Amino acid sequence: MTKPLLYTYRRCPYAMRARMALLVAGITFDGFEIVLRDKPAALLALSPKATVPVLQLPDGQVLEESWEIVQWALASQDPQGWWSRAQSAENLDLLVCNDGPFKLHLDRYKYPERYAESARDVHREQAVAVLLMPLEKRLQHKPYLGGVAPCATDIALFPFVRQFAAVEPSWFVDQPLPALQFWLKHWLASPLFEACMVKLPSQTATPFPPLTPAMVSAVTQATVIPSSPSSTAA
Ligand SMILES: N[C@@H](CCC(=O)N[C@@H](CS)C(=O)NCC(=O)O)C(=O)O
Repeated sequence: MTKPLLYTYRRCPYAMRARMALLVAGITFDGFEIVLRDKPAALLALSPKATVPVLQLPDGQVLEESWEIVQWALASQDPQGWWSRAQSAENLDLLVCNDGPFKLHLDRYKYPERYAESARDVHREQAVAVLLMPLEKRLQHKPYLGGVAPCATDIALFPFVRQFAAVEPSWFVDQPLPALQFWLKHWLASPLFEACMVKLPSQTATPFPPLTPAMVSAVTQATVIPSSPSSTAA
């Protein structure tokens, strides 16, 4: 094995953050799109907890957590400081909140049938209170969680906010979250997201298409501040 191999699942938000980090760092890797109900034996052997993403490195190291993969990717190449700007106490708290309470409420809001005991609207409200409102406040002052430029926290949280917004799109756009809606729209339209959502054949290792030169320059130019109506970036 000469390249890292990423076990992934296209619609998994944790896998999206890992794929975006590998792409933005310019790492050449293979992707293995799994079928959740038929996980490959090779993945189970590498990582008995059997979640994706999992990154197998040529030196035998196995990274089993999405944030570890983001860290590893950006440790190899990070000219714009995406990793260091994600290490502020505020951004680390946002990550913990996203992967903890927000994800819990998101799952109960998105899949109410799986959680018979819980009230869907209460979880929608809680998800807004624990993460989306704090994000709105942050993004009213700066266009990215990285400040005037993106950082790893932006790509780590965006796939989850996307999932939340997609449950009831017309409800979401009516909420008083203009800066968050603007940020979400920006990431949905970004070449980095487009590149990370490429469709791979399933159950086989395939070279993951890298960012094209045009995409690289668009991602690099992401340091240009988008003009959100409520953004007062310094
Ligand atoms: N803490 C893990 C969570 C990963 C995770 O839960 N991934 C889901 C897919 S979105 C998964 O693989 N679930 C296993 C399953 O559904 O069988 C990470 O950050 O990588």
